This record gives sequence, C-alpha cells and structure tokens, in this order.
Amino acid sequence: MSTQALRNSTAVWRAADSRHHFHPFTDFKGLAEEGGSRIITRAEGVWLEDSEGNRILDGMSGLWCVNVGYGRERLAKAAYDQMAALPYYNTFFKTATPPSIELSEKLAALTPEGLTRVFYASSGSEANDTIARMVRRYWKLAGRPERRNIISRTNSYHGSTMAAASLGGMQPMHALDDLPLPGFHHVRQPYWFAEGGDMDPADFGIAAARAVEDKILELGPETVAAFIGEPIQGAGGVVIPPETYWPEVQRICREHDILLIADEVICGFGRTGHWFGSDLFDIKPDMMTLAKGITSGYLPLSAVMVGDRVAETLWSMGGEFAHGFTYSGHPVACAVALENIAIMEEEKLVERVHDDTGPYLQALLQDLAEHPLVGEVRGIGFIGAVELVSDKPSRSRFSPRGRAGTLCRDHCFANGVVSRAVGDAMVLAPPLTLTRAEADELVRRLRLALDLTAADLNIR
Ligand code: PXG
Repeated sequence: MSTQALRNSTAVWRAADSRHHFHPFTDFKGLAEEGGSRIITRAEGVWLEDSEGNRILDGMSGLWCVNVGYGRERLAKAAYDQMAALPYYNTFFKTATPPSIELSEKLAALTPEGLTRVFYASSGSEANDTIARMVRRYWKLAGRPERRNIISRTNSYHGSTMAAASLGGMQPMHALDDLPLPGFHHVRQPYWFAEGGDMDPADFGIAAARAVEDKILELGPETVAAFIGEPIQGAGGVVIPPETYWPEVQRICREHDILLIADEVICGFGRTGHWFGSDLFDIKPDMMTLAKGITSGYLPLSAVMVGDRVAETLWSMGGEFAHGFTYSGHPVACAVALENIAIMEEEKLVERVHDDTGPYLQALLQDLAEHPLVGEVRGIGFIGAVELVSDKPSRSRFSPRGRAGTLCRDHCFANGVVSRAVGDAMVLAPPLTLTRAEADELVRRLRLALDLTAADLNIR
C-alpha cells in the first residue's frame, strides 16, 4: 500500500475505533481526544509494525505474554491442524480431547513437584476465580468450612473479574465497584524501593512477610484459607522481593496450615530465566495460576495447577465440582500450548535467558543506573524495571506521580520501543527470543527516551 493509502486506512480505523470500541483500562474520551489508537497490524520476531509502517521493538511481549516471539508458523500450523481435525469439543460431560489430556500430562511434568492436576480456563482472571472457589471448597470438604478468608497483597494484580479484582490489591480497581468482596484481605507488598525507607532490604523482606502473619493472627488462623502472591509482581511495577521474603512467607503459611498459591501468570514459562518464578525462589505452592506464556498469547488459555493435598481431597470426597467454562480445555488452545512448550524446549529458550541473554540484558540495563533520572534498576532474566526519580539518594519521585513515567513511555513509543510505565517505573519483559543485538537496540532506544524525558523535566 502507498503511504497515502496507509494514512487513509489508519484514519478510517481510528475513527471507527473511537466510535465503537471501549478499550480495557482506558479513559475512552481521553483516548479519542488524544487522536485515537495506534493500530498494530503485523509482527515478526520481536518487532511490531503499525498501520503507518513504523517498526517498534516490543519490549513488553505484548502484555507480558508473547514469550516465543511473533510470527511462529508452527503455532499457526498447530492451530490449523487441530481446527481441521476437531475445532471444539467440551470437557464437561465425561468427555475429553487428546490435546487437553496431553497438555495436562505435560504441565504436571513441567511444574514443581506435587502439582499433578490441571483445571483449565481461558484467562488468568478466570483461573484465579477458580482458585478462590476451589480453596473454599477444599476447606469445606476438609471439615473446616470457617476457613474462608484469602490474603493477598496491596498493589498485586490477579485479574479483572470480581473475585480476581478482589484478590488483587489495586485501589482504583476496588474503587470502581466497591470491592473487595467479603473474605478478601490485603497486606503490605515487599516493595523495598517504594516502601522500605531506611530499612535494610533483608530486614524489610522479613517485615513484609510478617505482615502476612499479623493478618492471619488478626483474622484468626482458623478462619484463613489461603495466601496468594505473584513470585515477582508484574503489573505492580516488577516488584522483586528481597531474598528473605518468600522463605518467611512459606514458614508462616506452613505454621498456620494455610494454602500457599503462586500466581505465575507473568513469571511462568521462562520469564525469569527459570520455568516458573516458584523455581527461582524455591517456593513450594499448593496451587499455581498459569496463563499468558502458556500459549505465548497466540490463543487464550489458562490453567490452575492443583497440588496433591487439595487434589486428593477434591477427588476422594468432593463429588461434583460445580464450576467450569465452555472453553475449559479448548482443544485448539491446548494444541497451541503443547507446540509452544515444544518450541521453548527445542530452542532451550529458558536456558538461554538464564545463562546468556538474560544476564546480558540485565548488565545493559544496570548501566542505566548511572543516568541522572534513574533511582534503581532491578531485574532478572527477561523482566526488569527502571525507576525514575527526582532525587537519587532519597528515592524521591516526581510529582505528580506517574508524570515522568508517562513522558518516558511516550518517548519510548516515538523512538520505536515499547516499555510500559507503572507509575514512574519503566518496566520491560521482552520476548525470550530477543538476541544480544536486539537487546543492545532495546536499551539504546530506552536510554534515548530517558535523555528526552530528563530534558523535558529540566534534569541534567
Ligand atoms: N495474574 C497476573 C499475575 C497477571 O499479571 C492476571 C492474573 C489476569 O490475567 P488475564 O488473562 O485475565 O488478563 C494477570 C494479567 C499490565 C497488564 O498492564 C497486566 C495483566 C493484564 C493486563 C495488563 O501490566 N496481567
């Protein structure tokens, strides 16, 4: 298409988008007033292309999900073949399909020991709703129906359905419609950079973990069903807890006999250079949430991994578990997930991020710590954050909060790289296929955006 034709079709799409399409987490009117959406039309490897022909390096893997990169013929072929053979059949009434069975077996082998059963849904939100129902069912069957309370953290993200948003600790989401639902409780997050003050990070990690115990004691241990956490908080700004945090949380959960749930929607499938965030932190969860990277985002699929303790009770005493979705175990999504995992294994993507490209990218990012705008760089594998500050020693943010981040995000986009701003933390989660040369390019563009942001803010 000619440049003029591209411009015309872009204008037509933008107008129709503004008229008819409500986007998630968006100020609808504000978006229209700013000129409407950027329209992404194609992608290959780590590169997006928009409707005006611009090439943009996707430093976010879409929304933390396109782990094997774009343009994988094998995944398109797996979907095509499965659609041709059997595009849909359900798993409700004593039926199953080969991909749903084979994927269950594969996930049981891949995830940490003891997680042996799988319940499918289509999104991380649905999977976390399923978990909320499953843990309460478990405790009822175990003769402890009063164990209904579920504890999570402020600024955690577990999804957008009513139960998942209640599990999450995002204040604007709660404010939308008077959440959390009864029985969902929140404690402080292990975000040392923002909340650690003068404390040593290790001490802060223990203090944040003890907040879980304080809440358990406040509610009464006999009323608490579960604790849920992302091994590393993603949407909250890539919050990597101090090393002391997870061991102490595990000790507390064990001591009070509380189920421990790892939400691996972002950390899972290689993001940290380990198959799961639980492997990185040596977490032994009773249940796990999987989504996003399970299919590299090529099709919607999520899974709840259920550990032996809960599984055996549901199995032996449960009778009917009255919960499920039309698309639970969708054969095409499961076939794509199997092929996606095969690609990750054959190309040794997790090992590559762990041994080679992950440390390489993190070293490049660490060089940005010297930049006058940057208060901290943190990360592991292919997940990271760059904190923008007005004063380095005191870790003070610019006011109003989020302004510097928004400026920087816009400069990133304008210079052909996607990094998401969480407040004033610039976060990164590129496809696991990113090469060293592409990592150089990503960080070069990010540095340029930082320079332009500093100029806007009169920082030198
Ligand atoms: N758990 C975690 C840890 C997530 O990150 C969900 C659950 C919910 O998954 P679904 O598939 O229902 O969206 C998520 C999703 C962002 C952003 O802007 C992050 C997510 C979703 C949308 C935007 O960082 N994470």
